[in-house]
Amino acid sequence: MTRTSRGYKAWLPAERWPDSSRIEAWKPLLATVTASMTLLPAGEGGPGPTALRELVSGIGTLTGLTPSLALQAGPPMIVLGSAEAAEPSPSEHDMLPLHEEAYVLRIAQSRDNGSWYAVLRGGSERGLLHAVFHFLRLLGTTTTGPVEQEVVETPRNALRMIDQWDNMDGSVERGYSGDSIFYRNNRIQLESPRIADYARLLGSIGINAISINNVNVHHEETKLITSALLPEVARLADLFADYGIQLFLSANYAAPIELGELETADPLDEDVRSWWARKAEEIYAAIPDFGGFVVKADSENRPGPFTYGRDHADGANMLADALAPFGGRVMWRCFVYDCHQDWRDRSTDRARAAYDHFKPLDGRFRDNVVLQIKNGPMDFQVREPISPLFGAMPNTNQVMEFQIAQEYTGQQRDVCFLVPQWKTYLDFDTYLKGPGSTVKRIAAGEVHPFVHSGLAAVSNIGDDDNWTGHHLAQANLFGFGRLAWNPELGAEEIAAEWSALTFGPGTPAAAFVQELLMESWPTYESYTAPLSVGWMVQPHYHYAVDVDGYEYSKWGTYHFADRDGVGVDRTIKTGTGYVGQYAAENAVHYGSIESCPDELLLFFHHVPYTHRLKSGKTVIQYIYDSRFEGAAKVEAWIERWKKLESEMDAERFAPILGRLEMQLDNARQWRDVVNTYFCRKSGIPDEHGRLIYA
Ligand code: GCV
Repeated sequence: MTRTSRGYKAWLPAERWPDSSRIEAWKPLLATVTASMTLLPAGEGGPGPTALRELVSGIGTLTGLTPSLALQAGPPMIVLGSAEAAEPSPSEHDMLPLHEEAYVLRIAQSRDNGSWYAVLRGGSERGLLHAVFHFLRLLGTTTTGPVEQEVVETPRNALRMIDQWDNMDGSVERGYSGDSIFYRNNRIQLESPRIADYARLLGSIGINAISINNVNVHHEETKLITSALLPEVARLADLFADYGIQLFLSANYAAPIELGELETADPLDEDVRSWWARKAEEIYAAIPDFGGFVVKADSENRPGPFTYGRDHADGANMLADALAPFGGRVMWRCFVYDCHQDWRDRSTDRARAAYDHFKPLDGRFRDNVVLQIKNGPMDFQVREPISPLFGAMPNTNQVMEFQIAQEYTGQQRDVCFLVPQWKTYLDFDTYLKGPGSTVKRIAAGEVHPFVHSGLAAVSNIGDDDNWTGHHLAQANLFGFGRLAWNPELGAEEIAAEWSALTFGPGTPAAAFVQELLMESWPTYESYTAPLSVGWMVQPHYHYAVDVDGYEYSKWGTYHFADRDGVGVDRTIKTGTGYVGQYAAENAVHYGSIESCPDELLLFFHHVPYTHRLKSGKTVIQYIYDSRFEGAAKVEAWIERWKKLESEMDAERFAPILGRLEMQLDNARQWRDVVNTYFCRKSGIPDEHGRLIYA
């Protein structure tokens, strides 16, 4: 592991600006830093001192300057450049009280003597840390000298959370970038500098919560809440707190049994309730700022309240009551479905499950329970509709869960920039409280009066030198943070920002990477399972193509392809009725073959291969065309990437080329298997006579 490698530094300041004129232009502003005294409590950590340290070291890396430091008393604020120039002309925003995580950033030139200054003011030290990272992003994306500007930023989502799926044996569930940075051989790797470096990466994009172990909590991880391990967990909590990030743990619902202390985990049993109450006391004694628990219960064979004839509200509330005296929260996941389904049974529809289980419980959850709902009703496929549960429980706190790890979207071997996909969900109008009830407004708590809400996502990092296996997969982690802070940011804007920070502003590599990222989700979609039918992957492994891999399995994930057609009828009249879980506007829209958008057609309808899409193509011809186009697109990327060799560092050029070549193999295999499969099923040849192995 080389902490100095380019990939390791990711989007943070990594190298000196190549042009000295840029350094000269910024010098008057960057040479002096005046900070509020409260930022430097002797020997203590926390976001304030971190902000100052990050600023000084970022300036040093980019310009080689060592700013002179001056201290002044006052609220969390940093002034760069001429403090005298900044003082006499405070903007109106400098006076406004700010939300704790908010900040004002103003860069201006003195009217009196032309000297440059910048004022960074936070609603608290956490806000100031966000301001510093904003300023560093600005430096990292500029090719010119300073420009006058003023921004006031308040995070749109209160909770912006990352979930690690790390196990204490060092493995990472659905991890595609090496092993865990947190654990090895059932020990916490406290000595590893990577954990603080990861906190830094997350802090730089505005993440404010992290759960540090897999939602599938096995025996060893169950012990994270015991006196043996809590002191070490507390040290991790401190590392993250320095970057304004609160620590959560995934809890084993059956912990009292697993730890050998009780014979039941019944949420209504008094012994169980007091066991958890004592446990909460113990945890908060060690970690006063502990965030709470993430819980996967009665899901994929994990224990839960069903065992005792109780429901999810009983289970979640019991934990919530234990945490409430300390301000803790329970993130209760809604990924609950029958994973022992009989494929012969066409009446059960896995897509319905979360809504069927949870919707009737609206209003029964405590204020410190937050339902964590996956973005789609199935499982992070390249295309699925929005989960109908999101926003459907007006009296229950909710966060949406995305998956940054590319489990079904190329596993960080294939490029698939997911920000455009997440935006289709965030921008989606649920109509649940009239027009404009978009997912992003629901997540931000602007539609229903949630006490807690926001976005959570499954991390994609591991101990690979560049964190994410594929260098370009870093863009997804960066993008999630940026979007969670402000869901109005455009996907292209985020791609441009990340590419410039990572490959240098104005460079040919940054320009091409931005383009490639923006093409990557549609491309991945075009060579894999068609028209939102999903799955078609090798069971369990979930990367390579296997069209019927899940077709006769217990997992409830079927495409129902026969000789005449393909797709799942989820309509009310003839299908599973799933579409009826949406507000009427969307139920009607998706429920009719005529109005259902092409890209979601096979999720909602079973149609003949000869059905004409809105594009005018038949379904079968669309399948053939898009599979050929997808693989051809990857070939074209490779040719363009090769031309960048002389423009780029070897450290990243060759591995990215290697990944693109792997992606091409994958795309060709998907293309040929899917085309052959459907050609054999349907007996309909390709109109253009291309090579299909029928
Ligand atoms: C953590 C899918 C994944 C599992 C994951 C599960 C979940 O089923 O394949 O690895 O388990 O989702 O989100 O709980």
